[in-house]
Formats: sequence, C-alpha cells, structure tokens
Amino acid sequence: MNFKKFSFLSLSLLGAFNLFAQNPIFQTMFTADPAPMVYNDTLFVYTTHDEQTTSNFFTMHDWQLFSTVDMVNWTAHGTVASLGDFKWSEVKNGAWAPQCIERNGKFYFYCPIHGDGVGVLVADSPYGPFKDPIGRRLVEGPRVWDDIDPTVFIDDDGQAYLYWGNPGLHYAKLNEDMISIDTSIGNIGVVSLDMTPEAFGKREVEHERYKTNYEEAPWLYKRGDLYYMLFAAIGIPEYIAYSTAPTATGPWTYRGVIMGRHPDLAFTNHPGVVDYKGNSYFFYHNQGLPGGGGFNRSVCVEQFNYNADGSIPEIIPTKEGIVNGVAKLNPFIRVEAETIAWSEGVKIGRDSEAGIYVTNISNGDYIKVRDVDFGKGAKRFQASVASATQGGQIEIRLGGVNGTLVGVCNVGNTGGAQKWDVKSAKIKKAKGVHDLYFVFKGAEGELFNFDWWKFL
Ligand code: FUB
Repeated sequence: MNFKKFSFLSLSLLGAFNLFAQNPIFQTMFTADPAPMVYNDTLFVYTTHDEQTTSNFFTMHDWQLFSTVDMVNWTAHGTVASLGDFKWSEVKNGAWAPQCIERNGKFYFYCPIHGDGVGVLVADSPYGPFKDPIGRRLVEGPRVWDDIDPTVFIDDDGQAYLYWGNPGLHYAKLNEDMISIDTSIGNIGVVSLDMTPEAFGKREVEHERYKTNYEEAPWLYKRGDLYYMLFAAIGIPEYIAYSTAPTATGPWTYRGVIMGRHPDLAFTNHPGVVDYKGNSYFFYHNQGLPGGGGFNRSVCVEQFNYNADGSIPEIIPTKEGIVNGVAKLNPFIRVEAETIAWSEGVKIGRDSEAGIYVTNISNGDYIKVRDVDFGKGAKRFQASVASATQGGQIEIRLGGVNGTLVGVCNVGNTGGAQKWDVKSAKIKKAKGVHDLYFVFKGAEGELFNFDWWKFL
C-alpha cells in the first residue's frame, strides 16, 4: 500500500484512533534494530533503515539517527552512516543492526555489513560525521556471513567487549582504542560461546544450525552486579528472551522470554535497553506503520520496571508507547520541524542550508508535538518554510487535529523548494501545557517544505 495515499484517504478515520498512538515512534520512514545510547542529557537511538520494498528480503543501505530529551518527541537527524563509508566492502545491500558507544569523547559505531562482517566507524560527535579508521573489517569470526548484530559494552574496569553472531554467539575483547581487538584470547581474539540450553534456553524443536533459543540480535549491559544478554530467540517469528551472568563473559543462565509474539510484530525482533532520566526503556521493532511488513519495520519503545530480584518482566507491545514524557517542550526557542511525537503523511529531506527538514507535505497531513509548555501565553508563531508551488497553510491547533485553532500561518511560493523564508502568524489563546498540532492545508500535490518553528 502507498503510505502517502493511505495517510491522505484515511486521515479522518485514523485521527481519533491515533490520538494516543506513540508507537511506532518514527513515522517518516521504516526503521528497525534500535540501538539506544544516552550521552549527556540526550537519548540517541541509532537504527537501521528498511527502504520501502515489496521484495522478499531486506533492502538496507544506511543507518539513521533520532534523539529525544523528553521520551515523547523525537528529532530525526537523518542518515548518520552508510555502506559507502566502508570503502573496502563491495556489499551494496546489508546495513544491518549496529550499536554506538562513547569512550573518552569519541563515538564508536559498530556496523554489520551483511555478508562482509563487522566494521567500525568513529566520530567526534554522536551525530557524526563517522569515518572508517581501519579500512578493513574489525573481527574475523568463524564464518563472515554469520557475523552480524554487534553489541558493545564497556565494563567497570574499562575492558570493552563486542558480542555478535547468528546462529552462534561470539565475543572479542576490544583494546582501549576501541578499533582493534585483543588477539591473545580465543581464536585470534574471537571466543565462540558454548551454546548450551542452560545458557540460552532449550530449543523446543530441534534445529541443525540453532542449538539453543538464541538466534541473533544480542544486547549486552550491566545493572548492579548482574550482566544481561538480551537476544532474539526461538526462530522465525522471533521472541525476545534473555540470559544473565556474573561476568561479561559468562557463565550465562537462561532467564526466559521478555517479549513474545503479538499482532503487529514483524517476523524479526531486536531489543535495545537503556535507563534514562530515572526510567528503564525497552526498544524493539514491529511492522505497525501503514505499508508495514517483515521487510518494512518500525521502531517502538515501552517503559518497564525491573522486578525486585533484577529479573525483567514480560513486556507487552502497545500502540500507546510512552504515556508520560520526562520533560516539557519549550516552544519559545527554535524547534526543528522534524521534532515529532506523531505524524501522518510527511517525510524528511536534507539540504546543505537547512539540514534535515520536513517534506512531502500534502493537504491533510499533520505533525503532533507533545507536552508543549506555552507558559503564560504565546503571541506569534514563526516558521522557516520553502515552496516551489502555491504553498498552503499551517493550521496551529491544540489538543487534536480538530482541536482549538490558535493561528494560521500562510505559506506562499518562496521561489523554490530550497529557498527558505520565515513566515509568521498571530496566535490567540495558547497558554499552559498542550499537545500542539500542525495541520497542513492546501491544494493537491506537495505544498511546501518546513524546517523549523518558534513561538514568540
Ligand atoms: O535488520 C536486519 C536483521 O534483521 C538484523 O540484523 C537482525 O537482528 C534482524 O532484525
């Protein structure tokens, strides 16, 4: 199904239904394999990117970055790295599940290139630009085709570990430079775990390649004294399960399923867990966007609490996602238009002047921004926009797509789709905390591009 057409035709039907939807958390493209990372006061989520496809395999060329400071509004930062960054690899389709970690002010991004093993990129900022510091694959696993889904973790003593693999689980100790491995252990630095039922669960149906419930998508972290290894389990369709251990290298004990099968989940799933501003969050993916499927997936998040003994409860996927944000949004400073709690119809674009902006805007599309704190009130609205057509209007509403209309910003032709101009509108009765809606109106076709907004 064509997402754009679906959105336009079904807007009125979906409006009420989506009033409380927060999952999937990114609606402007298909994303999967979430890898959350907290740095300073921001939560970053690196994802893979499913190109919209009708084929029966993954079409994945690049990795995307999103961030939040409140858990309900997400800012898209666009493509953060792509297969082209690995000049030594000729793989053209296979940008699979990555993870990024910070060490001493540098950001190390471990990327599986399906069919060519795991590479590493490094940057001075979480946003990139990421560069390949070694010009070759990082690890030589037992079978390069199986070397996917790296997870990286730095232990309290400074030792960094990289785990990866499908159908086996392997690890290497990273040297302090994070771009080479300690070759003194295992088979030239690679240790393949003994896949026992005690460690990763007894597979109910015997399988030639898979000896336990472990399938792929490992996610390693430590909480208190316990090391956690979450993973995609039990075959296709995948569940999320986990094991724990007293050290980063085991011995692992299987602890059971965290997320089982549910309608809207894809045949793969992929965990990412993080604590942020005092809460614990579980990231995963589903196929819940219009046009979604096993190769057109979407990242979601749920909040959870550990049990008193440190075990992880069963987590049920929801459409509501995060109900309570952890901060209010200040509308009196420039806010990127691609900071979105929920949207319908729009996509993101990039140019050298504006950076990332919202594009593909048609009549009836909208953007919702949650928990906007207007304080004692706003008087004017400003938006940076660009239009090569007759433009349209931004209806500024509170509380819903049909909520209180507090202003209308007219956007005319600015002389080009990348000719940015600031338009403004008078605002009435916007006080206190509200969910803000930008509802786009105009004639048929694309109306304008939208880079940022601000209230005065
Ligand atoms: O996204 C491609 C692959 O599908 C990932 O590497 C696996 O974890 C599964 O999600």
